[in-house]
This record gives sequence, C-alpha cells and structure tokens, in this order.
Amino acid sequence: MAQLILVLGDQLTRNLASLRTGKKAEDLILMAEVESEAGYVWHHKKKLAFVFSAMRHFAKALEQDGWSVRYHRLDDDPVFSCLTDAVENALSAGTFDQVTLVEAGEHRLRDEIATWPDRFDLPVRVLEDDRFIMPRSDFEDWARGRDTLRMEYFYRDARRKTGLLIENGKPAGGQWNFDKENRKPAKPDLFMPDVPRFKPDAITRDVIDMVGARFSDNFGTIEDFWFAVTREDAEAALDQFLKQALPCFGDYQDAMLTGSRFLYHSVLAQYINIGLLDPRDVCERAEAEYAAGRAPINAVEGFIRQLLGWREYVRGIYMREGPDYVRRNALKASRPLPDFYWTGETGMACIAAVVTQTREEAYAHHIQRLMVTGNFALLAGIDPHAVHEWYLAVYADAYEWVEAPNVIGMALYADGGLLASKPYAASGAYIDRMSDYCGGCRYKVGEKTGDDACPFNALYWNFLVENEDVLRGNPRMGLIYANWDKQDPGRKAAIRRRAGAFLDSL
Ligand code: FAD
Ligand code: DLZ
Ligand code: SF4
Repeated sequence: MAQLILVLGDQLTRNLASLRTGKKAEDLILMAEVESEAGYVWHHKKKLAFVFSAMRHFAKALEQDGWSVRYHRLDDDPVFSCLTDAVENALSAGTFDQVTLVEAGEHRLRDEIATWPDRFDLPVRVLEDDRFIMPRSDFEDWARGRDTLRMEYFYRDARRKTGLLIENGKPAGGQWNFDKENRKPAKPDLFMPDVPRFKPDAITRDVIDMVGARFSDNFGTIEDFWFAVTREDAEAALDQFLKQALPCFGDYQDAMLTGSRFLYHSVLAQYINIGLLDPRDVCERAEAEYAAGRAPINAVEGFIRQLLGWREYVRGIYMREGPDYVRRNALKASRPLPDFYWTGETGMACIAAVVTQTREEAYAHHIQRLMVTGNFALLAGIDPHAVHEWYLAVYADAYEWVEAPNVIGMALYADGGLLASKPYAASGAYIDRMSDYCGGCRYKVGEKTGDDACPFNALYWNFLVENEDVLRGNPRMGLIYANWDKQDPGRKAAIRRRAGAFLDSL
C-alpha cells in the first residue's frame, strides 16, 4: 500500500509518527513551501528563512536516509497557494492508497486538512503528534472537572508522571518551584555567553536571497542570519546553553539589559517548535546537569518548568479552548496596535529596545514579551486580536498553539482569567527594577503625572479604573484597589488626565 506522507514545516523530526509507520521502498514524502503558510501573518523575514532553510535541510537528510522525497520550493513553477493544492498535485502524479500525516498544531490548518478525505476521495490518516512530553489526553484528563486550570498544579502532576526532578518520590531540592529565587536584576558587567551563531551554508544563502526578494516588505531584517537549521547544529546550541548559560538561567530569568539580548536564556524555542530538538530530551539533559552538580536546582527547576509545565500546558489550553480562543476579549479592549510595534520609533526606551531587538533577531525573551510589549498592550487597551497577530508574526518560535495562550491568556487577560489568576499589569517601577532601560529613557520613571512621566505609571492606574467592573472583585487585586482608593482625588484626576492625553497621542 503506497502512502503519500505529508511532512509539515514544523515537523522536522526523523522520529515523526508518520515516518515511523512509513516504508521507504513504497511511500513518497511530500514537503511544500506554499503561499498560504508563508502568508497567514506578516512573518518576520528571519522566521521565513529559518523555516524554509530547515525544511530544505530536512528534506535532504531524509533523502540521504533513503526516502523518496518530493519537495516544492516557493520559487518553483507552479507556486502552490496552499498545502491542499500541493497534495492534490502530488496525488495526480502517482498512485497512492492513502495520505498520511501527523496532525497540524494550529486550528487553521487542522480545518483545511479536515476537508481532504472528501476532496481527494482517499483515506487521510492523521496521526497524533507525539513529540510532546505527554500525550494530549493527559491534559484533558487533568483539566476535566476542574474549576480553575492553574499551570502550577498541572506541572506538579507532570513532574510526578515523568519522574523529572523527583527524588525518592519528592521534588528535588525539597520544593516544587524555586521562582522566588529567580527574580534578580542583572548588571551589565556580568559575564554573558553569546548565543551560538551558525554561518549560513549554500542552502540557507539561497533561501535568504529568495526571502529578501519575495518578502522585502515583511517585518524584520534578513541580514546576519544565525539560526541553526539542522538537528546537528541545534544540538550544538543546546550543548552550549547547558554548559554556559543554564547555571545562571534561574537567577536572571526575569532580568532585561539593553546590551544583552539573550542573557542566560536558552534561545532554543524556535528549534524545539519545529522539531529539531526534542523537549523531553532537553529536559533530561538539563536534569543531568543538576545531578552532576554543574547547575543549581533553582536554574534547572526553573528551566524544566518552562518546558514540562508551561509549554505542555499552553498546548493543552489551545486545543481545549478551540479556534475562537484567539477572538476572546474579556476586557473589551479595542485600540488599534500603535505603529511603533513595527517601527520601534517611540520615546519609551523599553519598547524601542524590545521592538528593535525583535526586528533584528526575531527573538525577545519571556519577560520582554510579557512585561514590556505585552504589558503596554494590556494597559493601553490594544485590541487583543491585533496583538495576537503581531506576536504570531514577529518571533521565530511563533506558532499559534503556543503563542495564543501566552498572548490572549497570559499577557492580555483577554480570556477572563482562564490562564492567569490576575492580569500581569505593572507600572514603570517593575521595568526599572528588572532592567537598565529607564536610565536612557526620555521619560522619568519616578513620575506619574505631567508630560515627562513614564507612560506606564499613569496607564497602570487608568487600566485598573477602566476595568474595575471585571477586576475589583478579584481577591488578588484587593490591595491594589485599596491603594488607589486611598490616593488624593486631585492626584487621581491628574493621573487619569495624563493617561488620557497619552492614549490620545497614540
Ligand atoms: P527560555 O527562557 O530559555 O525557556 C526555555 C524553553 O521553555 C523555551 O525554549 C520554550 O520552549 C519553553 N517556554 C518558556 N516559557 C514558555 C511559555 N510561557 N509557554 C510555552 N513555552 C515556554 N513561546 C513560543 O515558543 N512561541 C511563541 O510564539 C511565544 N509567544 C509568547 C508571547 C508572549 C506574550 C509571551 C509572554 C510568551 C511567549 N512565548 C512563546 C513563551 C516564551 O516567551 C518563549 O518560549 C521564550 O521566550 C523563548 O525563548 P527561549 O527559548 O530563550 O526560552
Ligand atoms: C511556518 C511555516 C511557513 C512559514 N511555511 C510553511 C510552508 O510553506 N510549508 C509548510 O508545510 N509549513 C510551513 N510552515 C509551518 C506551518 O505553518 C505549520 O506546520 C503549521 O502552522 C502547523 O499548524
Ligand atoms: Fe519604559 Fe517608563 Fe522606563 Fe521609559 S521610564 S524605559 S517608558 S518603563
């Protein structure tokens, strides 16, 4: 029985379920660069180059393994507008009994694939994506019947199930979570390992030329492309992270520095999300660093929690909540996304730094995404769907299943508290404590009113007042509202005037 096996651009794993069931002598693998996947958002140029180059390298590796591979480049003739057309074209060129693929991660593509059995009049076998640490049914079982779906409890269950960082049935180091130790600001004189940079080979250079020519209007710069595009290079990046950065990952996890874009973060999400690295393997390698005494528990637990906890949890939320999740808007926010999210042209030094870095690297770390661009969008009441599309476009690791819960749920509270027990709203004081941005800013972080005051300060209180009907009843917000209530009425009015004037200027 001959199968046409479709491998998607984020399924670049030799151990993929469809390849495990396939037969090299009989089956044909199809991979296709298509317009719809390249264009469903305004992808960063470096994200496009990364995905296409990694796809081309993977196709080559499969051929070297003995598979027959049919590969369509975006600059081949004909250009396929969508994956459906690419599959139809491949089916018409051969004789197949079945189309086989691993399920897509995003609802958009899952819906497209659901039309295929009727359209092609052929069985379409969709296999579960088992490249996560736990099967999706584990999340469903955990979530069933619960009133609240807090990540921390999901994560503890996952630790028990996998045995990761469990010693004699107890959490390693005596605690489940060492987050309290992981909030240190960083000083510029700390030793910072640079992120591993890989020199583009001929395949990557070809892709860079194509992206530069076809997507010249897309967001971001294409120059200085350094991502790994093969499993071997992604493994080398993992090795370097484990040796050089993991020991300090915990301490400086929430810190931000103008001159250090990566700090001690792993910068591995883009590799894990397209299948060049396996998340369980990454966790086990980090655990081994703790076991060998080379990395402390607060670092290793903090790191493993991101992958075993957050990454698996947000995928569960995305699948459970369905396609309408990206349209949630619990706080009825409707302001358009300001242009400076694309240009970086703003007097707010923190936003300018994060957007500039995002434009150049297709990367920002978690606290930059959550507490700078995310926090601003929350406080300023920007339309969540526009914010969602921005995040989906600009990061090399962005796929809706992981991006949407982080944006709609975590950063914007647009799901009404399904994911976060209270909004991650903060004034300029938080950014000042965790970064060196404010020193170089035209605004004064210590001031709340007047034209020179840090906009985050007035926006913070304005946000609380504007959303009082939803937030005041939240027990975790009680102290904050009590603090506002105590303030002098004249001062309150001045803060709200400052916020109003700033919002009008956007
Ligand atoms: P590290 O800080 O080194 O963390 C290690 C790994 O843990 C990451 O590689 C990633 O795989 C995983 N991880 C960490 N935090 C999360 C999280 N909150 N959710 C899921 N996985 C996590 N992550 C994406 O992979 N794609 C996205 O599109 C994305 N969008 C985000 C948008 C917002 C508003 C926020 C607040 C977070 C978003 N994240 C996203 C989560 C996180 O910011 C990135 O995974 C991380 O910054 C990637 O950099 P890193 O590899 O250096 O991560
Ligand atoms: C991200 C991406 C891009 C830019 N292009 C392609 C493509 O041309 N062909 C393809 O198979 N996959 C691509 N991908 C990855 C897909 O968007 C990804 O498989 C889906 O978003 C998962 O639902
Ligand atoms: Fe950002 Fe305010 Fe600090 Fe300027 S003063 S960098 S706007 S937090």
